[in-house]
Amino acid sequence: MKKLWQHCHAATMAGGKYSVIDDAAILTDGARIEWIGPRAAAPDIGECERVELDGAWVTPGLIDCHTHLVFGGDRSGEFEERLEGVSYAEIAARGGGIASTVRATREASEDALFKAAKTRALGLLREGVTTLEVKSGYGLDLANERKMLAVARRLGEALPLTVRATCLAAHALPPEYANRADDYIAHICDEMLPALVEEGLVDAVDAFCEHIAFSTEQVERVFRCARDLGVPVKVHAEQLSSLHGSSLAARYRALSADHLEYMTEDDAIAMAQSGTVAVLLPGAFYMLRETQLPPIDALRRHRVPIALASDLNPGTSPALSLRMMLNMACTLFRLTPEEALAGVTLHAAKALGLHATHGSLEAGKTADFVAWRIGRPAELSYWLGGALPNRVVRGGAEVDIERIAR
Ligand code: DI6
Ligand code: FE
Repeated sequence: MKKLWQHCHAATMAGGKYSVIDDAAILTDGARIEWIGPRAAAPDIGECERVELDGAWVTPGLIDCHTHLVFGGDRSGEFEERLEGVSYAEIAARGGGIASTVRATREASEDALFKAAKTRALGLLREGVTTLEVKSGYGLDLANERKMLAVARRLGEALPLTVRATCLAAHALPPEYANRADDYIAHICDEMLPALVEEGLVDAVDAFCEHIAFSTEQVERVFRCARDLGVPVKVHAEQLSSLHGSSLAARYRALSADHLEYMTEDDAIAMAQSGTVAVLLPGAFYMLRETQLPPIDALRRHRVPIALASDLNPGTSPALSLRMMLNMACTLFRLTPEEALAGVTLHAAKALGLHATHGSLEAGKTADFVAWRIGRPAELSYWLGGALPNRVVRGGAEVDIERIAR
């Protein structure tokens, strides 16, 4: 069924950059964009449904390319303690931090995890997110990582969202493997990844490369295993210190390296050469009151694509809004609103390996877009939180969020 969406302006991101069409029209055929351009040049298609967008600004559907939104419990108690001066390291040392979320996630049933995750995903959908990445990494054993990834798959089936599932078994050391990190890495490579990939639960493999998590040697073992299994990799790197996990990831042609506050110019050069996307996570930067800024100018200079994501997780980024991250990336990292918007559309799609089909409004791509009742695209980065009125279109069909939420 063809539809002509008209009387709108479009920030298309076509041709790999921020670009705009005033008084645009979009012709969709089923779930695909057949044509987009100035309304005056619209092809003659005779009878078809016409949808009035009343002067709205249309952007590609937003893409949150880094979340940990499946988890049990919350850590608001630790948040209060940290405000009173207890450090993240002290909390971790007495079994809090990631370990406490691992306990709560292992205890939770798949249905309970699904219900809580669905609420978070609906919040993102409501503000224009149509594609979402979900990481495991709070199960840390085969059964519980499988449970988390199965929830990610269910979210994609139950909601009008494209969901990519990333296995982050190498997130932290589970208590059963205390002081035996190499053994845990061997378990991930010999048992967990082969089984989970075989079951079709894994679109990408991620690892946390950091002195409080896994070394570059350990992360490289995971990457080699992923490569042998034919699955692309991503990395959490240079968040707290500089181990050059991002350069390592580039050697494995990683889809993305994420966080990156402590990355060097050489890391940026390596990422540029391999086409690895830099995913910046302003929510975690803000919550940890980090002062080391990611090297935005080096990333720009070497033309590393910059994506933004929520990092939605119960510890370092309880960020329920991707649009809030646009504002934070501008205020904290000095991105322009145009760069910020490209960061949650075009470059976020590339960070998920979906750039052939998602992330821009172009003929042949999936008809995922948002019609915003705003005067200028920069408003998406300008308003600090709140709900901006919008209409969400996913696969050529308008999403009735209130009906889905019931
Ligand atoms: N970096 C982060 O910011 C989160 N994971 C990671 O590798 C933190 C996850 C948590 O504290 O629960
Ligand atoms: Fe993360």
